[in-house]
Amino acid sequence: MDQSNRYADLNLREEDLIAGGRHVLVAYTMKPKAGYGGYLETAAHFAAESSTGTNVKISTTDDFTRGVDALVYEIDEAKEIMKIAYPVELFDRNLIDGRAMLASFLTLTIGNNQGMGDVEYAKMHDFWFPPQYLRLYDGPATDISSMWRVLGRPVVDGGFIVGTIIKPKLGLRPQPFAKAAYDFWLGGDFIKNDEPQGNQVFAPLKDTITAVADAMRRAQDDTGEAKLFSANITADDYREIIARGEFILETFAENADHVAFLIDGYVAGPTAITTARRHFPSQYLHYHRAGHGAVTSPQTQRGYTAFVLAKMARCQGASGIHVGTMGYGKMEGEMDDRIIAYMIEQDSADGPFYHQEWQGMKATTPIVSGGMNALRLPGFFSNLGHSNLVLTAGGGSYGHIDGPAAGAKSLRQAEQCWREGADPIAFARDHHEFARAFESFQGDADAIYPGWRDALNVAA
Ligand code: CAP
Ligand code: MG
Repeated sequence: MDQSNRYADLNLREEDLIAGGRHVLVAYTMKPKAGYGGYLETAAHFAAESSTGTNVKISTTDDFTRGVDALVYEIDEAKEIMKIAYPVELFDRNLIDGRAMLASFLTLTIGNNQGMGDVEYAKMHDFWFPPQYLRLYDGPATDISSMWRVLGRPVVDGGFIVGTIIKPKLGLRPQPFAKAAYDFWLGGDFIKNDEPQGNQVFAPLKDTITAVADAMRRAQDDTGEAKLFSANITADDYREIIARGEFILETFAENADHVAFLIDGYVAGPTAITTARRHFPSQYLHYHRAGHGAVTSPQTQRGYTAFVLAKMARCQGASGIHVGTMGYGKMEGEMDDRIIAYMIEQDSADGPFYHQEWQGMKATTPIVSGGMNALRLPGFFSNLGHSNLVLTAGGGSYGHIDGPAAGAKSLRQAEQCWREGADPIAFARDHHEFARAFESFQGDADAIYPGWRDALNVAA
């Protein structure tokens, strides 16, 4: 059934929709399945299933219903692009406070429409929230300035936070775990649980967190520097999330404001993020995106992109989210992914399809992680253009041949090398831990800095 006469209006102008402020705009790539309808017909069916319709005419539709139809307002069949305007009234609002919920945005814009028989594939690449809808999202309660404040740095442009992930990913019992933390904190600022670490039977959370809190106290005493820990409180049951968070804050006690809470936001979903955001608004909310590749990978033609994930995370209230390594680390990504960082940290930014004004919503910190080490950082920072971010390097710290504290120092020196515009090889001659990173990660050294051995007098 061709519904394009109802669910499409190609005369609508995007600038009018933006000026009107009554629609959420979404840009998708979409391909109709062969043997079904044409491009506009399929797009219109997609809009119907994503708003007020289904695949057949129904008797219960009235004039009001038609007034909140989602409308296809632009298509480019050659580029497989379609844009849909969703009236803001379609989106569910909390009973308790009238605010918006991401679950509703997802269930309409990227819900049933992901499995329609007449659609080969559809993937969300960008969205735009009008001011009256954007302000209904919580946004971050805290941002990186809360961490800079704890670290005793300027709360604006407080600079690079050197972090790691306790490795191995799993398998350490409480005391070895806490030792790994202490050893890194002798050189670094910030440690996170790895995304699966929680309350495994061989490392009960209450024992591990107690040992880590003690390690933080000792590392702070021994270095004279404040230290940060991002504790994983991910769980299916919101009560578990709250129980973990409350225990962790009680245990860190006088250092409770040194604690961020980690939520595996993709696998645990919007409810887990919002539980942490609303129950612990004083804690930095660290969004780990493990699993996102299932929908965001460039190999996936369905779902949504990493850019969309990060933009949604800021709306939900993530203080920081992993943004990938923009082609410089081990995970999928490319240099242009820097627009992900810009969109979540700036108050006015351009996405691939839409400009977004954030109206003063707190920024979400780009968290850079995934196969990073000191050698990869100068290029990374040159591409991004700044270092007001959190880096977590697991292998890049615990894989340093002189240990994690030296690994941390090598990361800090790498940022300094970039910031000073120094040649990394020349810089290495005067910075021991950075130089030793060349010997620690020889494959990267060969690939990024050919001839490094001779230049640094390192025997093969
Ligand atoms: C990195 C990491 C991070 C991923 C997340 C890991 O460890 O802890 O979870 O990088 O990816 O488990 O692989 P390494 P992203 O530093 O040892 O690679 O940040 O892209 O979401
Ligand atoms: Mg990890």
